[in-house]
Amino acid sequence: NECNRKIISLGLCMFYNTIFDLNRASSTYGYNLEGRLPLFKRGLDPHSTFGFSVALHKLAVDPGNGLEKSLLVVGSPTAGSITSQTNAVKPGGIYHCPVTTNSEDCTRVKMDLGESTKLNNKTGQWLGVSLKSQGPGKYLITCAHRHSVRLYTKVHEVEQLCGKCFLLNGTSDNKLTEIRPEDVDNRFIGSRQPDHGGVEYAQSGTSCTFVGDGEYLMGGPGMWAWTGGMFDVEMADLEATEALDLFTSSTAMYETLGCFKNEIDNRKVKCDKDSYLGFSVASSKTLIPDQTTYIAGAPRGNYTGSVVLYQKVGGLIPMVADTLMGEFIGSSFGFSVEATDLNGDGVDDLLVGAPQYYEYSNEGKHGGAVYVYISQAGKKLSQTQPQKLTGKLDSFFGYSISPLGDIDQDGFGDFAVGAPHEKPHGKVYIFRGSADGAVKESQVFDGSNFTDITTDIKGFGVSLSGVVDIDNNKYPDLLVGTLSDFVVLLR
Ligand SMILES: [Ca+2]
Ligand SMILES: [Ca+2]
Ligand SMILES: [Ca+2]
Repeated sequence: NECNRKIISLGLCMFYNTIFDLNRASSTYGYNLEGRLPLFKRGLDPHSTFGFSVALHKLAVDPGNGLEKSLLVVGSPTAGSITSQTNAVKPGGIYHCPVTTNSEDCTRVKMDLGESTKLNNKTGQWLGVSLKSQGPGKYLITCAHRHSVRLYTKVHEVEQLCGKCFLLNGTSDNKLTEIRPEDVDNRFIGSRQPDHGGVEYAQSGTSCTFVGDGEYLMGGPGMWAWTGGMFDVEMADLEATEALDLFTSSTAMYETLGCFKNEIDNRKVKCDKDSYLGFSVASSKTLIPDQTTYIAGAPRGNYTGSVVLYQKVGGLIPMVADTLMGEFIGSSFGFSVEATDLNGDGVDDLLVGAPQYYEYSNEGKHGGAVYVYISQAGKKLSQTQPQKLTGKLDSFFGYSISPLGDIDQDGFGDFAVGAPHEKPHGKVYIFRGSADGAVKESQVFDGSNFTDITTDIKGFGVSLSGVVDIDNNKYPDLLVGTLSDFVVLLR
């Protein structure tokens, strides 16, 4: 039975007064991100959704002053097939681009090679829908949440939209290499009997993230009839030559249990159907003292949307530690979630996006919100009062969120929020953290500022990646995705 199953289961620049030299690390006096010196990269395959996901990455921890190890990695989930992907129609893929002023020098990553078959259906799989870097000199993960497998029962053929994730080695050399061609993730899921209400439509990899150095998370919002779930995978045997049987192995995959339960205990508490738990995922080593916190957004949970925090207490099974609820029905609270320290106390705080938030008051109409939860000793996040940031009507403010590191170097973490549908082309907002945790808007980057790139900019800010200083000038940078097949590096 289920319980006995291995429970694996950004524009105004305020201060800019130095010449920037791309080929050399240079010291700048730039205070924030400079909107006048962007770098652009185009997708060369039209309508390939180039920029749907983005990640700043470095192939070495300490690349010195050179830029050769810095990569802008870009997901393109409707990209066409590459050589050897026989029978695959628009399987999607990812690109890596050097930090140069040439906008057309991105290269497709050679991965997921081989024929598309019924048992490994790559057509329309959306490889690149999600993308994360583990950090400079480490791994990357990217997923194809619509990857499917056809299995045969005595009666009929069943298509299982399990989803699949791929790990890439981003530690050295001048490229990214696929290190996990075995579909172990799928093997785990496919090893179960076809079960419409189980993992058959898990769509795992709709979201993904790393947990420290040894684990990664895959969100599977389609599990259990779209109740949703999250897979926690240990990376201990990455270099194993044989695919692991994750379903029976002791090092493996753990599956979240339940969601609307505020106390930790051993009971399985199921979420309601159609909660979409795992639509977004995040993790933190500090949010809860001495524990790793596994975080999953459920944008349709409780109708308002919710976010569930899990911990492993005395075992390997993630148990519910806290649950945050959205304010209003249909706000999609939990559509995006990120953990980062905003008040400089060394403890992560939580950012939750609710892009379909709507408020019509005497002060005006607002659309989209981001809730800022500052961690307080001895209190659960659900016991704290979040600060609410709101966007313009129908802007989808909060669709994307990215920590930025400390862009102004005042000691407090900063972050970016995407409002990709703010008229006319989408906007990205930069917020600064502070000692008391109150966050303030400091910059706005408008997609309209980049109309010399293409006249038809849509969805500026649909994806964001920050924290990494990609051009080695000591200030962290921000990569912004669009829905017009190009990305912008703000630095
Ligand atoms: Ca904090
Ligand atoms: Ca700061
Ligand atoms: Ca920089």
